[in-house]
Amino acid sequence: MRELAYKRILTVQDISCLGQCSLTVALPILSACGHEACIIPSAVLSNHTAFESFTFRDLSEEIPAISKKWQELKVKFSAFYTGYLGKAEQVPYIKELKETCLLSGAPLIVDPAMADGGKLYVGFDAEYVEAMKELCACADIILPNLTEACFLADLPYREDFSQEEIRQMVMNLGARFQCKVVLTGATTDPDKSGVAVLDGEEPIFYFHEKHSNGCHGTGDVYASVFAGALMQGKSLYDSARLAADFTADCIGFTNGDADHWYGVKFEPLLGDLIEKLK
Ligand code: PXL
Repeated sequence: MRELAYKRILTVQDISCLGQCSLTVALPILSACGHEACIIPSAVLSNHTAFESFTFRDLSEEIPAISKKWQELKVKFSAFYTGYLGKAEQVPYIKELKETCLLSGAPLIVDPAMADGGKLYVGFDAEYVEAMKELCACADIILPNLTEACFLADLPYREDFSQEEIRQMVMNLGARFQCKVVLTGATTDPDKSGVAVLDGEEPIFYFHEKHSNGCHGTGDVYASVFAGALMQGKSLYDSARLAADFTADCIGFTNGDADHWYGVKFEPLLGDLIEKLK
């Protein structure tokens, strides 16, 4: 059997106790990718914010305390992946963790999880968008969906961007934040899903089958598989493609279950992911 890489990855995002998103998705997926997953919960919610109501406990003040302890323990990570933070105040703490807890050359992967379908998630505002821009400026790789890309690029969201407009948006984000970009939802064909990957001079597009309905939490499945595959030594493009195919399979498996509108049924497909990574 090929020897798999075993990396220690830090991820900071919320615990939504119900709702199949953020840490309840990232932990099993990073483990399935064969990595040690370490976490800092950014907040604890009863359920994610697409439900009609939710509880929210901000854990911002834990971050500098944990960071200080880890500096004493001299703990270091091979990669750092951030998702939904909840509070703009956390960005300076994330920057400090990047400076103090990453091995030299380890990537900061930022999923600027703040919006979808043309709208910011409940509770977020222009100040949060500015904080995400500041965070993206420290990232090595950013993983926005099309809505987040529009907010980050100060462009009005539309559903009918041409491939050329998406190409320009990706180039603009790469130049603005000086990072690599993986833009999901980069499609002009209603029957296809697309990803635009900027890892050099020009974005490369990958198109794949689209299932009739999207579902909530797909961005978190995507980002976790992407981070896990990248840390297995796959190229940026191959990681983006593998994450796109796995996410599409999970959406296909979830579609048709109206009771499961709130999340993606990814668990029964983890075995396939493990096989694909071998
Ligand atoms: O999947 C993104 C996400 C993560 N965490 C929380 C959310 C959402 C999207 O709505 O509300 C708490």
